[in-house]
Amino acid sequence: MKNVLVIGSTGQIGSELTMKLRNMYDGSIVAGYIPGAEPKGELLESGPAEVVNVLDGKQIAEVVKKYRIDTIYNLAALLSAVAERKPLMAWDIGLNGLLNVLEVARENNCAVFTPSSIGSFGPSTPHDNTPQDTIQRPTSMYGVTKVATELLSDYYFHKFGVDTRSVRFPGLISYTTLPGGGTTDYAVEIYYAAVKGEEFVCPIAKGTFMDMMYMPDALKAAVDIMEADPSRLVHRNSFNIASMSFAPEHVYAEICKTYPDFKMRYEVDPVRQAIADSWPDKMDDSCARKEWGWTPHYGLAGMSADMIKNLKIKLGVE
Ligand code: VAH
Repeated sequence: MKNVLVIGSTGQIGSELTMKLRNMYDGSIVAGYIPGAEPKGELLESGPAEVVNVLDGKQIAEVVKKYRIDTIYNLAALLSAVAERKPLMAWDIGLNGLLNVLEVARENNCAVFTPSSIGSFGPSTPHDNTPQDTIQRPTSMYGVTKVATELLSDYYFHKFGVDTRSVRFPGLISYTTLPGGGTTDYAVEIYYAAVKGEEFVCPIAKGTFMDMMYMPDALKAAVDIMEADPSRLVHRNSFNIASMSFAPEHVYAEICKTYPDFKMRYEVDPVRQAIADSWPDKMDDSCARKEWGWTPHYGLAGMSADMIKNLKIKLGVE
């Protein structure tokens, strides 16, 4: 019986990951949330939900004990652009929160997944085929928290034997829950504009490549790594995973195949552009493929078709 706590269960990843885990496992899959971000609809009705503030270690421990949790997905974080506006809060949630989770995991023998990101790399990292093991000198607070997340999670594995694992997510694209203030959010917002028949104002400059991934592949990675045979893992925190790399003009051109009159113009946001420029263009994910069989399913064309099909339903547009 697998009992899982998802901290941040109503966010872009958590809202879909919680439902996927509930469809996979027959144990308690607990939706952890904070007041003001309550689970709704199927997420609320399909399983247990508890207030879990990552900054309250006692609260995390109470829920872990109540449901005999064996795995914690710690998805609590401020995304990159918001983190630049609130750097101290980003550090607090990202690292003091993580420390609470790791201490509870150490005391209760839980495995822990805390995502890292392409944001953990910086301007001095090789941008093309970014290696699994390479220099990580990020220049954003989000990136600083993600590098520290990787180091602290590895420390708890080597020092205390806590089963910590994670992946470096690309920009994630989905139609279910809007992202919450990231640099890659444009790649979600462009689809909404297209389906609504609106012009899209792109905050990221033409020619800015970033790793991107469709949410179903991201969820598959988050589950597969936690189910992987630990004896095969050379790395733990955190694996490069990649599926596609594109710049705004590429996703625009793909959407235009369905909406030939769709218009886009650029109004570059200097904060997000500076962050995007510091990130890789495309990661090398050979270690994830070798150590736990990572393989993505979606490319740009398949993702675009699925996004448009589902957004038309969600937005009630013919
Ligand atoms: C962000 N979507 O833009 C997140 C993610 C790799 C990007 O970390 O901040």
